[in-house]
Amino acid sequence: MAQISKLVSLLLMASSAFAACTNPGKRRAWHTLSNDEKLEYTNAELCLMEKPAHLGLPGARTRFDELQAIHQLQAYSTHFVGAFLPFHRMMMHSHEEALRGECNYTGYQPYWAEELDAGKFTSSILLDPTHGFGGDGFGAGKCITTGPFANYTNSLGPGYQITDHCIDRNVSDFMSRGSSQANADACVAKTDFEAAWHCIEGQPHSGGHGGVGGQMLNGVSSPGDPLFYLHHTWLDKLFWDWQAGDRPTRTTSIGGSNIAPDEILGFPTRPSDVPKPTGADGDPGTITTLGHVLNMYGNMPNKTVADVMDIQGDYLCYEYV
Ligand SMILES: [Cu+2]
Repeated sequence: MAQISKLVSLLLMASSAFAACTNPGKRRAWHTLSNDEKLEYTNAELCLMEKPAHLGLPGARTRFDELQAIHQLQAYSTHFVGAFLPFHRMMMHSHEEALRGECNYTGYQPYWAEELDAGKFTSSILLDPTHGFGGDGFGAGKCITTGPFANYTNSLGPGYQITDHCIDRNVSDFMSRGSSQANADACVAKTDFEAAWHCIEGQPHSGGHGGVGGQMLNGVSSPGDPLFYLHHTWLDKLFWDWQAGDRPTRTTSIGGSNIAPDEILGFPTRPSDVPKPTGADGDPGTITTLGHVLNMYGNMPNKTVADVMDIQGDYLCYEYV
């Protein structure tokens, strides 16, 4: 009897929790897109790089820069903290919405299936100059010189700085080994949120950032390289693959501290005028809860961790195919 009532309550939970999203957007791996679809994506990104900024964030000139600024301004409260995965999920959603709503993009945010390229990023299809994001950096400044974004001038970074510079890369096959299938599988196999989060933020996360190098290796200003969105959407897929293993539990489990360590490997030192996060951002204490607020600086309404835990819930509505 207890078993039956448990089953009934699970079914009721399922029907109410999953009802809002009936037609999820299809997020696809980059290598499965047609050439026309790839160009539609990179052209929409170029459009964001031309649209003027309007949020008043320091240094940002374009809409593309503004999304980078949201990451730069709160790098120390969104990495090595419990909200790392939900915050970056929200960022991917914001980027996808900007492409679709402001630049007439008709697809959904694609991801880089990095496990296919682990250990050999230099030959990745993502770095194609015609139907991709351009290749490795070149010369002393390691500026990218091919592809649609070769002429873009970042106005934010490196790190916390506000300076004009090229998009730079320093592709490393060695570092890209972190994005291996084995590493991805190990994270999806974890049994609780904190273990899965630490695992994903560890090697698969570092594999993509280190494998591309340059701007992408900078934990603060990395969204200055458009590859950032393809990388983090892959990480979001890994997070979802883990969540889908026990959806009712794993869309409601969160934890971890709100306070990042003082020194984070690969992060520029926090300048004195960037406040050290003190914890509560909608939480009762310094431990991340479902009520933790994801601050989007006016780009979109702020959401809580709870709002983004299910990618087919009341707020988000997409799937990975
Ligand atoms: Cu980040």
